Amino acid sequence: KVNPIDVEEAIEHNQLDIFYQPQVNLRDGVVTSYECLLRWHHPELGLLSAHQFMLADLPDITKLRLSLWVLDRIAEDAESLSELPHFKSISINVSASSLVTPEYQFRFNSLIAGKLIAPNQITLELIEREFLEGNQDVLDILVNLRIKGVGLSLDDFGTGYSSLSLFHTLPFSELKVDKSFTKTMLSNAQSLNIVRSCIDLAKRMELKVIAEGVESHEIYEHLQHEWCDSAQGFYIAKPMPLETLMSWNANFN
Ligand code: G
Ligand code: G
Ligand code: MN
Ligand code: NA
Repeated sequence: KVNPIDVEEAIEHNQLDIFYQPQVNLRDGVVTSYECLLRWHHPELGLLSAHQFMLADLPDITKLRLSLWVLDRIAEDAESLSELPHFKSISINVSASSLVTPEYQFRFNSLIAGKLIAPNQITLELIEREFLEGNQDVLDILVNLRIKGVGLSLDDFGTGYSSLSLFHTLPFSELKVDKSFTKTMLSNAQSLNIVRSCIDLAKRMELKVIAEGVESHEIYEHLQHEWCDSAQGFYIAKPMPLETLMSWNANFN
């Protein structure tokens, strides 16, 4: 388990990194978007994924530090990203506890005021279990972001204590089907039914729908067949550093 103090040190010693994972449009096979995923080049443990340290039990203040670091790093990467062929948007994971802070909003507003990246080129990925309280502050902030054109994605859909009433109250623009369903959709009939229902729900609510955890050609094709909008997963590409992404992209698109 990671000590919050170590995370603070990681920031100070420049050990954090962002890996970008492509999201492909299933209609034309073009990669237009990228999810930003936090990584830590740990001096002893090697490369750590976010799930190895971005755990629910990190204190909010530490999560906020990480979230602010991510925004700063995106400001640095924005120019290169926008030069990628067919570039449309990046997706940023953020916890509700960070999003509601004045610091995060200030930094986010500076990012979009900087002109390197437009509000409609950013999607924020939020997870449903953080909205249980039905917090009015969160709602106001999300509505304001949507008005500016920022995309809002409901990440890991189906795994939290999902409540469909979230769609009533919160202005999401995208639904992200959790990888636990996508991965098993061709081996488990229930998973397939869930994936289909998520796609159907998204269409009816006029949301974009993306499936994550696409690990095979068969699943990719099946999602196309089900009219899922986009896909993300190891079959398309693993998360990778910006430099690698630039050359990967030149070959893919
Ligand atoms: O990349 P990995 O599989 O380790 O991601 C694990 C989890 O960590 C995912 O749910 C992802 O949304 C989350 N995560 C990755 N990067 C960030 C980040 O910058 N901020 C937050 N809040 N969560 C992140
Ligand atoms: O919770 P969140 O959706 O943000 O998690 C994203 C994480 O899922 C990424 O960090 C990435 O490492 C992982 N991931 C991405 N594609 C795949 C995949 O095809 N299979 C599996 N098992 N994990 C994936
Ligand atoms: Mn995510
Ligand atoms: Na997810």
